[in-house]
Amino acid sequence: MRSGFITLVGRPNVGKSSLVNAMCGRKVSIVSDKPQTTRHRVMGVITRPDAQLVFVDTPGLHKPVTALGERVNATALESLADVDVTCLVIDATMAYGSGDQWVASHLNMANSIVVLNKIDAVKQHKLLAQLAAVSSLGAAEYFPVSARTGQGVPALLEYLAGRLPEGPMYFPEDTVSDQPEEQWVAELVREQLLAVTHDELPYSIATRVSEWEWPRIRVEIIVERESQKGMVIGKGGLVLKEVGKRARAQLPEGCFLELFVKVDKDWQRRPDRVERLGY
Ligand SMILES: Nc1nc2c(ncn2[C@@H]2O[C@H](COP(=O)(O)OP(=O)(O)O)[C@@H](O)[C@H]2O)c(=O)[nH]1
Ligand SMILES: [Mg+2]
Repeated sequence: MRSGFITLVGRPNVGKSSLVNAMCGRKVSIVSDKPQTTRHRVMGVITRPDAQLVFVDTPGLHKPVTALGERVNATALESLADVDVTCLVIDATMAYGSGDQWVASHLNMANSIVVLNKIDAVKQHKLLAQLAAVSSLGAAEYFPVSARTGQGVPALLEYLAGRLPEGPMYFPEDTVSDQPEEQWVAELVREQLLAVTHDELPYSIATRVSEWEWPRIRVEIIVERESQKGMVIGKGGLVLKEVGKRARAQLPEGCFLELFVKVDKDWQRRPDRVERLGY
């Protein structure tokens, strides 16, 4: 039996969470088209007869400007300790550059793998140029993949399983994620808020379960300013209704989701609030 931890790091929005979901074959981490969606370290687990692979999804590494940004960056960097394999994920559709190199500077590249993601969205000649550019990183291996179509994912999985050392099962066989149920529900609500809201609002939103009495779950949506409350609720409560509908569709049937919006002034810039919200 081989087993171990495989950490995915990279700039925000390169598709780390999508890739963890693609490799696990189910959704364990929320995804959005807004940068800095992932705030917690989330683990996805696959157990096969020959190996247990534990994928560690991390927040994107970026130059932090708020207390929240600092916290999530630290979370990503802490995740690099004690891992068996590190995958540096790079977005094939974006110019390779200083952001990726800055992330790479935190890694032992000779021991890391570069995963070039989103190859479904680039033309062949561009992909070859991207591969040539990233090859200067001196990684152990390079894998072009698409988390969206699954292209290249099986080959990556096989390689990763082979790289893991012999070891025990770290999780029971039926574990798919280390995320507590309450956090998962709060994250699903935040994911849908990210999908329906715009501009700077996503960064200002936090969610947390404040009451859990199955089938009734109460989720608080925390924003930073009074003016944002209206944006989250929407005209006649339409935005909030839509968010509730989409989140409920991903929860067991019969679940009754209550959403409340609260203002916690500038929480994102206040270390004590960031911590209280569990980041
Ligand atoms: N075209 C394409 N888009 C992708 C792929 N993987 C992720 N995305 C998109 O990239 C955005 C960021 O994805 P996410 O997994 O949240 O990135 P993260 O911030 O690195 O975790 C989302 O809009 C995804 O749908 C891919 O393989 N192909
Ligand atoms: Mg993510």
